[in-house]
Amino acid sequence: MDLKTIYDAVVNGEIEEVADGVSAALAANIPADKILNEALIPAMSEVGRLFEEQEYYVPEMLISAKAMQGGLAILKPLLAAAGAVAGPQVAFGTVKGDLHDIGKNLVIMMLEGAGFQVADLGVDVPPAKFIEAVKGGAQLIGMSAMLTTTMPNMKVTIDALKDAGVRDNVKIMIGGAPLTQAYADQIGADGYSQDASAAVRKAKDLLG
Ligand code: B1M
Repeated sequence: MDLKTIYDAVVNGEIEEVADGVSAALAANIPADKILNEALIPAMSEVGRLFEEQEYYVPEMLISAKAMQGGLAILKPLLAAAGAVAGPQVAFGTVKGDLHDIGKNLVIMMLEGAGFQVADLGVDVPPAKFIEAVKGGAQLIGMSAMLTTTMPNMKVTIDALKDAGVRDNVKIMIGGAPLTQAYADQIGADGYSQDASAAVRKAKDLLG
């Protein structure tokens, strides 16, 4: 199985072919992280480029995303080496107004693989849900945003945590394509990371 076949299947939105390709690649002993980093992620970047150039529209993007999610689901148990010792509690969600979840799911898998216990709050997560998670014992909050229009909801969430009196009980990490370290500093987050493996390092740093 060659990774280019999986890459092409994601770009073309061929859901079954992606799943079959990923399974065949694993059967051929290609490591899960190689399939992820050399086929699935670059394919999704290409989908983004095609969307930007108006060769793809939302339906095509959505079908490719579904195809990628199918591949990720197969890789998940391998990436997230099950049965890790119970580690720090993390609550992770895509902020209010934002429905993108592929990046979030990927970061969660990597955190779980590193032994964190992650509660997935889902997408379109209102501040109240993050507050509830902190009150329930989350030591780290992860917020993801993919739209310049939803990024400001990270600050709204941080302000809500302050108003609820729980801001100082938790570390806050943010990420997503439009974000930067400067933005994290500006809104008072504790850390920013640009991809899933950097997120694991940052989470470890933040929790000592
Ligand atoms: Co949307 N979309 N989308 N989309 N989409 C983008 C983000 C966009 C950049 C495309 C473009 O114009 N080039 C653009 C945003 C422009 C902007 O704001 N500047 C955009 C738009 C405009 C929209 C809509 C508004 C389109 C419309 O309806 N007209 C709409 C908004 C819906 C909403 O959220 N309310 C929309 C909808 C969709 C789909 C539903 C069709 C689909 C999402 C499906 C899904 O997620 N289940 C979709 C997709 C697939 C994309 C692109 C093509 C791919 C995103 C992705 O999954 N990337 C994207 C274009 C692009 O990124 N080039 C685009 C792969 C993923 C692995 O990467 O999410 O960046 P990423 O995650 C990375 C890092 O960012 C980081 O680690 C991850 C792994 O390495 N990371 C973190 C992420 N979160 C982190 C948190 C951390 C740490 C690291 O700590 C907490």
